[in-house]
Amino acid sequence: MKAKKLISSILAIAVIATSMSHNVFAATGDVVLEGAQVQSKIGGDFSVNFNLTSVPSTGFSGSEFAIKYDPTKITIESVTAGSITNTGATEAEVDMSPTFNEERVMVNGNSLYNCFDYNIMANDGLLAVIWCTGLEDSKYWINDSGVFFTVKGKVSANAKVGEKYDLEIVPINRNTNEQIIFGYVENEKDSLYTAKVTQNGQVEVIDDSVVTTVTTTASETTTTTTSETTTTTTSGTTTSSTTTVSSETGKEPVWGDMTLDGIVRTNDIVYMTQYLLGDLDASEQSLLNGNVKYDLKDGKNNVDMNDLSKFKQYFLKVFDNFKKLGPDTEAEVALWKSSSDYKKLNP
Ligand SMILES: [Ca+2]
Ligand SMILES: [Ca+2]
Repeated sequence: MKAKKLISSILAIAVIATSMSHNVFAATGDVVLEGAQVQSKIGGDFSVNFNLTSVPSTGFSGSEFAIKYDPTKITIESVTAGSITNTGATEAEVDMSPTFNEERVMVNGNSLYNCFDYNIMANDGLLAVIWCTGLEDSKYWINDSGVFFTVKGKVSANAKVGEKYDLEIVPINRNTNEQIIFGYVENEKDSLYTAKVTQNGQVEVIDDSVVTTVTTTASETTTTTTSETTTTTTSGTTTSSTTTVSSETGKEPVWGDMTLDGIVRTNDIVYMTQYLLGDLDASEQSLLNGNVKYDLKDGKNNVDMNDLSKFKQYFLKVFDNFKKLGPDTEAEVALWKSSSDYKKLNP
């Protein structure tokens, strides 16, 4: 903790020096991502590991990014969390708040709560992945290098021998996010690492009469590969003014932005989970923004598991069940318009 405090003060100075907006801190260090490059044949199975080859010792409590692929050439059938995600966070959260398992919050169809969640958008050729815990004790955060998750799938019949199909590591694009996120929330402040992709995942289609087995896995690849380094994100530079103004609903807050930095990203899920676990007292503005499944309890913004569920769906781009964060159904919009928060924003 001492080290973190020291880093925070150094960063505070750096932040002032670079006049970064909002209360987002650039955490020191890079998280380095590497996809495995494997071979398979037409109609064959493949298994690609996505590894974190460098994780700062403080670790991270929230992460989100996506894997982009050509769905006409390969299909993704399953996604499995890797060993470094076994921090005990899921179990500890459920211990603290058993309703996490009783109320459905998972997007991937697994009925039990897990810090790891994903969504395969087969038509778009996109796999979105998040891992986040609301526990403030960093012993539950991910701070190891190793397999983050494994993607299994099949090479399509219309793939071509000799071609290579990328599983490209990209941000989950939403209105307010253009970054691959690794970060944590401490003392109610966002801290983000810089994410670096050294190698995308790849499936090379081979003629099965020549070679049959899968080759390199990322964990076996050592330090010699320096090609194709893509720096994918820089911290904290994204700014946006996302106050939605629509003729139908009037002025609205930045739904989802519980950390009050104007941007909606994984750290807001971390913050919401922290709140649900009783780890922090959120401000009234934060609770309003976090009331993404809009309802009131005793006249106040009610942030509960329904909000977490909808929030995760939003992050993983499951858009079918709702139109937007915040008041969505007719009843919710009516409730929102009669609220004191609405009247403050729309005098
Ligand atoms: Ca935020
Ligand atoms: Ca709610």
